[in-house]
Amino acid sequence: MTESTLEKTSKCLNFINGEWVSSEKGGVLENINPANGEIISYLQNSTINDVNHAVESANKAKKSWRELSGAVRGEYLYKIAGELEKAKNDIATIMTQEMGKTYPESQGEVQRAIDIFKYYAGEGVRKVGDVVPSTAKNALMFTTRAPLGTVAVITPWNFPIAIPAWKIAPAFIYGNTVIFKPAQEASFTATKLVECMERANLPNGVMNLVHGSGSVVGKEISEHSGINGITFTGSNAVGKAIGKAAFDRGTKYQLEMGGKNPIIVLEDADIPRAVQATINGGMKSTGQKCTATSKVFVHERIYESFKKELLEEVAKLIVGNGLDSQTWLGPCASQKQMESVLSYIRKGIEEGADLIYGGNRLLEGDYRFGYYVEPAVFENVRSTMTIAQEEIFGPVIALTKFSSFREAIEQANDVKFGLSASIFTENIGSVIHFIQDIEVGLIRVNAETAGVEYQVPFGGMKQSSSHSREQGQAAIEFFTSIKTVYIQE
Ligand code: TAP
Repeated sequence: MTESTLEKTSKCLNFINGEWVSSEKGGVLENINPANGEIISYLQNSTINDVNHAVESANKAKKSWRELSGAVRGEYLYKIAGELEKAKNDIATIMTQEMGKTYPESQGEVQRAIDIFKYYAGEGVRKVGDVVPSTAKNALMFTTRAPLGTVAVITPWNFPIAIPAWKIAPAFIYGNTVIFKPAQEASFTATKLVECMERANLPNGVMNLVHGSGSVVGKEISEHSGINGITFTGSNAVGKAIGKAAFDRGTKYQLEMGGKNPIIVLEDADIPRAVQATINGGMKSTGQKCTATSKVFVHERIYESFKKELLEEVAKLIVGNGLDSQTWLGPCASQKQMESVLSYIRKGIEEGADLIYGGNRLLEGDYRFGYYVEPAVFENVRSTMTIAQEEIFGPVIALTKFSSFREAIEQANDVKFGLSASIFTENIGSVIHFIQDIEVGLIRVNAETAGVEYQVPFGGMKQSSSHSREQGQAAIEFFTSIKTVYIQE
């Protein structure tokens, strides 16, 4: 590729020790717009040496960053939020172009990142420990907290700015420096986020961005002895490998992985509301959310009415380029993701589920160069089927009829994941049973499965998450270590 080709699109450089730099070997990877198949940017194809430079830079900066007061670190976070505010519409446009979600969704996500930086800015002056009475005379016992040091942040493409923000903001405020490895499909948005940090005059070495492939950069980061903590969001397979490598080295790690999220609709539910929640939960962001609604259990007495209304509403959804104001549902984020979604749909049919709506690749007219899939609805889905067990990460909903609430909860729990679940009912007793018996970390009542606001803990049970929760004040548990202090007079 020639330099003039490179100039037509953006180069996503690495950011190490306060400077924008090319990878040592100068190689780049292409980032494709999933709406039309065109190259939107090039990212550095970084090497192990690039990772080493970033780790050196983060380790050099960690003492002076740690020694600043939380209030001063908070000022930097407020400045980053201010820079994001100024760049909000540009970043939203880039995000839609690079991974396909609609422009309003992208704008909402940038706003979320702004809110997260502001929220954690305030955490710099909040309580970090407890005083505990000693049994000894004239002794004082208390806990305080220390930063981990250099933290690696490895993120997926589906929330290109919100997920990095909810990891990086708490990492910074609690006194850690960061090595950031974004997903390739989210590299342009990540570059823009780091540009905002540069404009906020963050001290050199506090943020280090290394682009490249997961199999080289991500793997090296997860095995690097100079890194003191790893926070990861992504697939189960990669999360397990990172967790194993970190465990073997005694490095603290945090894994947020997939979901297979159910909605249970009881016979007294408000049907239009439950239908809308099913569509929002299952189809927004083209279903590419770890909290996406995937399995919908509907009571047999309302099943036919629910299904009829759902199909009418799904038929109204407009699939298209996320920058078009008419579009409700963008393309899949990449060709690979589209092929994976289509193969799950084929598998559902092969294993005997009934595809009652959509499920085809769209190839006519403006769709022909993009990675568009029609929203799909299955019924007669049994718990043993692949589409009932695995995360599809696409606009696919599986309907199941039930007669017993207890059995619906058992089926909803019969998966390896446990991230988010919802119930639709007006019956408080049923709500209480649901809260007690459903095996997930995020419970929603009369609302679609989803993440929650940034000021409360986020995470799941079983293979969805490990060890700790993200967001809110729960983040302090991962990003710091407790020190217990005993002082004898
Ligand atoms: P992954 O393939 O797991 O990629 C996530 C990140 O890990 C990317 O930056 C990737 O780099 C990197 N990576 C790949 N191989 C690696 C390795 N061997 N060592 C270290 N890092 C490596 O997931 P994805 O396809 O980007 O994202 C979709 C998945 O994320 C879904 O399964 C979804 O459930 C999950 N997700 C979970 C949540 C929560 S909160 N539970 C939220 C969003 C998404 P490359 O880009 O170079 O591959």
